[in-house]
Amino acid sequence: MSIFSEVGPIKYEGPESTNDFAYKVYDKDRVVLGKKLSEWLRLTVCYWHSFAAGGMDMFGGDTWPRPWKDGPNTQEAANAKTDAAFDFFQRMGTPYFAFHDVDAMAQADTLEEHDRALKTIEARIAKRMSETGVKLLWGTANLFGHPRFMAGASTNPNPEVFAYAAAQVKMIMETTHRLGGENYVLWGGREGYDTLLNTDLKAELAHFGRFLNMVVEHKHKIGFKGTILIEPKPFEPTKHQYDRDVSTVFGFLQKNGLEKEVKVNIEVNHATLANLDFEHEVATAYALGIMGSLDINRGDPRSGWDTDQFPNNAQDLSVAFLSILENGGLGTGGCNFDAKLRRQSIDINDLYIAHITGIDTLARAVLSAESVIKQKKLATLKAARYAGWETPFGKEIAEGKYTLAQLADVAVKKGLDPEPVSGKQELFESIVAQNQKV
Ligand code: XUL
Ligand code: CO
Repeated sequence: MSIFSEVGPIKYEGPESTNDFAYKVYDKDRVVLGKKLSEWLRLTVCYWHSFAAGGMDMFGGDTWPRPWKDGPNTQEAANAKTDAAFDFFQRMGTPYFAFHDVDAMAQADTLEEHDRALKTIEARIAKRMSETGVKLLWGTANLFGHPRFMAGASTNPNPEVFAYAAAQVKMIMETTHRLGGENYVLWGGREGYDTLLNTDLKAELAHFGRFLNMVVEHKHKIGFKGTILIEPKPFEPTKHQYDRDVSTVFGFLQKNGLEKEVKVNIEVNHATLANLDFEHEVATAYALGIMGSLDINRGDPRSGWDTDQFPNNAQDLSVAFLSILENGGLGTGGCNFDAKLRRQSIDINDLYIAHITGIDTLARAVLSAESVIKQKKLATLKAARYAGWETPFGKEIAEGKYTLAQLADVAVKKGLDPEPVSGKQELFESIVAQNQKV
């Protein structure tokens, strides 16, 4: 028995169901464009918001009932948390989880203790994984919570902090590997600055590059076959994070020769904070060949904070899912609910409702995208818009047949005077709107 045991396994009951504890849209075996919904989404529950956190904010302490947080973070408490988490995963029917080292393990005050406590909880997690069949989407190190990391981890002015971070990453990457994790994530929690005045930006970027090279080298050394992912975010907690968005990360990877080794974990609300659309980040990652995984949540349109709310509006996500379906899916990635309950949501059932609605929202987005693709209208209109590039003249330009001067010559000789054509934005938008699945 755990605090989550009151609710029975969540089942698909269809759109007519009025049961709060049932999926209305997420029918995991439903086949969409040749793949099951469960295979498109690879649903993941995160450890940190749902089990390690307690609802505290800047103005007040924990509010959520999480019995393992009532006292110190002992091994017993860590064990109870693990058991409750796996009970929840199993009842939700979600196939994956994701965690930071410190989310799961008991308190450790030295690196030696850290190693021991991590291995102890790893053994329990491994047992629960084999009992339940729940798999690990990704592991990561928390390199931002402890005061030693207040000026960054790999970008810290002090190389001893860099070394400490290296030790922590080595340990959790090996744990992730032993647990069969499918990815390893690096979110640059404090890899950035609060003021440029005290910051050697050039040196910090070089150290960050060195760190990432070491991570990739170790991945190959231990034979980890998962994908290394960087999670972009523009700011918060620092004023400026070096991994501000997908394009910036790509430039950083290229500079360090790692664009074939590392991909991105795109978070919905991190895109919003960067003043970008989520679908822009997804499309950019596919275009650059670095699409990895997704952290699913939403922000509040007015607060400008990283509110990490559960999603409930499928249309917000359906354009991104159009890209995902057109590109064949997420590979080793998945949809991780990096989302948390509101502080007043203190009923245990609130965690179920939040995830169920989030999952149905993702399923609706996939079904809307499927409907747009099957209708073929959008793809046809888009192809027509670019049809000129399929003509011999278009192909010659794209393939580099002309220099600038030669092309200028051709343009003058042909007396080119191309007619403007409508971009049909409203028509494209109406196709997406009309294909929403309610
Ligand atoms: C913070 C955030 C993290 C990462 C993992 O904004 O998204 O939880 O996903 O470190
Ligand atoms: Co995240």
